[in-house]
Amino acid sequence: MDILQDLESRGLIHQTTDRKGLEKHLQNNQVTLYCGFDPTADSLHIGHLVPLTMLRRFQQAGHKPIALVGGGTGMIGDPSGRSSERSLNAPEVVNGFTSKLQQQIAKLVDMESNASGNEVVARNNHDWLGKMTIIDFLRDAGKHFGINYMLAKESVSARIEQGITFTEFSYMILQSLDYLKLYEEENCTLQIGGSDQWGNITAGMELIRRSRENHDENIEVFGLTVPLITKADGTKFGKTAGNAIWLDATKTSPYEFYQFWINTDDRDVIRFIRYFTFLSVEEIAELEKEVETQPEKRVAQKRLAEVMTKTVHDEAALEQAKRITDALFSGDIKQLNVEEVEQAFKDVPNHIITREPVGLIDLLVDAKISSSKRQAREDVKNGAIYINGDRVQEMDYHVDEKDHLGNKFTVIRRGKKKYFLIQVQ
Ligand code: 545
Repeated sequence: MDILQDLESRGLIHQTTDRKGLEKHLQNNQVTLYCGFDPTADSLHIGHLVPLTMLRRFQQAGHKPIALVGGGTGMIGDPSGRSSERSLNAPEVVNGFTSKLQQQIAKLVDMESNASGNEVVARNNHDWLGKMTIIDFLRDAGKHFGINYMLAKESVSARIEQGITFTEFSYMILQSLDYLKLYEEENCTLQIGGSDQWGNITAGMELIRRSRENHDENIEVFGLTVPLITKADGTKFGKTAGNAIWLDATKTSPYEFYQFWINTDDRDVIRFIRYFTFLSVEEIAELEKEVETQPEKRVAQKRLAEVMTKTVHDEAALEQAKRITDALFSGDIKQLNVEEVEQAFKDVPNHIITREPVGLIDLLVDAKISSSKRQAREDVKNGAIYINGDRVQEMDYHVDEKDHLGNKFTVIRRGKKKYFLIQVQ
């Protein structure tokens, strides 16, 4: 199966320019293609995985992907898909984000050569945009962009009412210069991106054509966009409780990351497996059957969560995530090490105590686990209170050293699954 057919069958193509031409182009050539990522944050999130994985799909099909980090464009800010002007980040901040993204992308696309000898190349557009003079910019690039053409772009027209500065208005020219630069230096003939990037990608194609003598219409450059990921329940993909799912383990723990995928809706899971993984057509068909015949087993969700956690993090992180999941399911907290306890209970209410022994009833009230002393006694009597997974029913129980996991934490559970983390200081 050729690469476009594969992408099509996975639902990964939103739009392409000249589809027939692109098909031929990819069949007849080893094509250099690129996708850009602006340093607007210190980490990518799972939404960015689709275009990033796309680069690997093209690489596996024998083409030559470039992952570009926008060290230059990140200083300006893309208005595409945004309803209001961005505030500029300080140059040091942009530089910091740039190196973080470079590291992350290098790790994810595996910059080393693969079997076919082609590697994913990394570029930073600050290397050329940073050197360009304002005179050159206006003479060499600006002259090729009619104001009407620019105003007609969705990224600009959608902002006319709300307002847009000259800075963001000019952004499409910078991204176009990148495509031109990579076309001239690397013979890059395809740019990919999310559907929000269509306007910038086609602007670049236009600049490449116009900067050729006699505006050669026959130059073969192409654009391809991937769809926005939708969910069956209509909510936005990639967030839990309003928080983005980051690829950086210090921002979203591997356990949270694993849980995110485990919680995928039955109606979405097969589609997500197609988008995000390299599982074979046969295995996907089997998983699809599982979802239909025994959805309660969540076989497809588990497979998706496993593959994703292992590729974005690693085998050890996946094992930890699974151990935490099992411990929370069985209630057997003591099998977790300190690091795992920390990950597992990062978002539960927490309370700080000293190393001095403390009476359980007092602790339950102080940590707001029970609403009053009376309620606390009731809870203990009823067997609703668990310390590190063990039920405690003694009224005069004292929490002390023996309960401090790794000398740091005591996990208290009230009822079936309300967890509280007591931190020892
Ligand atoms: C810059 C210079 C180029 C080509 C592209 C760019 C970046 C592009 C852009 N892309 C988005 C982005 O998000 C921030 C990522 C890091 C935190 O703004 N102008 O940089 C996203 N992109 C991936 C997909 C996207 C897009 O990186 O294209 O659609 C999201 O899925 O929004 O020469």
